[in-house]
Amino acid sequence: MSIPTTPFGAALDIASGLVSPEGPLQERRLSDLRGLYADEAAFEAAVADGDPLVYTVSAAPVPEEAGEVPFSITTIEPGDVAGELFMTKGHWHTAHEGEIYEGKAGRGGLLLFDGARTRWIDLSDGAVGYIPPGWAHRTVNTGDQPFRFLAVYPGAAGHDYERVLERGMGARVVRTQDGFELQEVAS
Ligand code: S6P
Ligand code: ZN
Repeated sequence: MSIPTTPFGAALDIASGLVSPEGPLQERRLSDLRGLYADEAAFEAAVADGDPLVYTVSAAPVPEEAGEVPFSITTIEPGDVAGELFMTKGHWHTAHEGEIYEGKAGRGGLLLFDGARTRWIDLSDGAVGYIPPGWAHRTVNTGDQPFRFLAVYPGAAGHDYERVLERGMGARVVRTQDGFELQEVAS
C-alpha cells in the first residue's frame, strides 16, 4: 500500500535545476539516447569521447499513481550531435493524459507528434506549453546555456519510449547559422 501524500510547498532552484524537497533525480547521458540521433557515427564518436551529460530530471517526492500530480524540473545541457540539438528521449503517455510544461531558464521548446502531425511550441521566456493527450513530446535546448522547464502531469500518465524509438517524432531539430530549424522526417 502506498504512503499517503501530505500537502507541501516546494522550492524550484532555477540556478541548479533542483526541486526541494527532493524526490528521484535522473541523469541521462548521450548513450541513453542511442537510436534517436540521425548521425549514428557522430553519436558513437561522442559517446566514446566522454559520453556527455545531456539532461537531468529533478522530481518532487510525489508518486506516479492515479490521482497524484507529479512535477519535476528538467535541465537540458547545450550541445548537439552533428548539428542535431541536445534533447530529451521523448515519450507518449500510455494513458489518455495531457501535461503542462513551463519554461524556466534558457532557450528551448517542445516538439510534439501525434503520429501524423508535428508541432513546435517555444518555451523560452517563461512560456507555457500544453501537451494534449495522444501527442508524443520531446524537449530541445535551442540555446547556448542550460535550458530548464517545469513539467506537471497526471500520476497515471505512464511513459512509452519504445514508440518514439520506432516511429520518431516527425521532425528533427537542427542547428543553423542563425539559430535552429525543424527538418521534417518521413515516419
Ligand atoms: C513526464 C514529463 C517530463 C519528462 C522529462 C524527461 O511526463 O514529460 O518530466 O519525463 O522531461 O524526458 P523523457 O522523455 O526522457 O521522459
Ligand atoms: Zn510526459
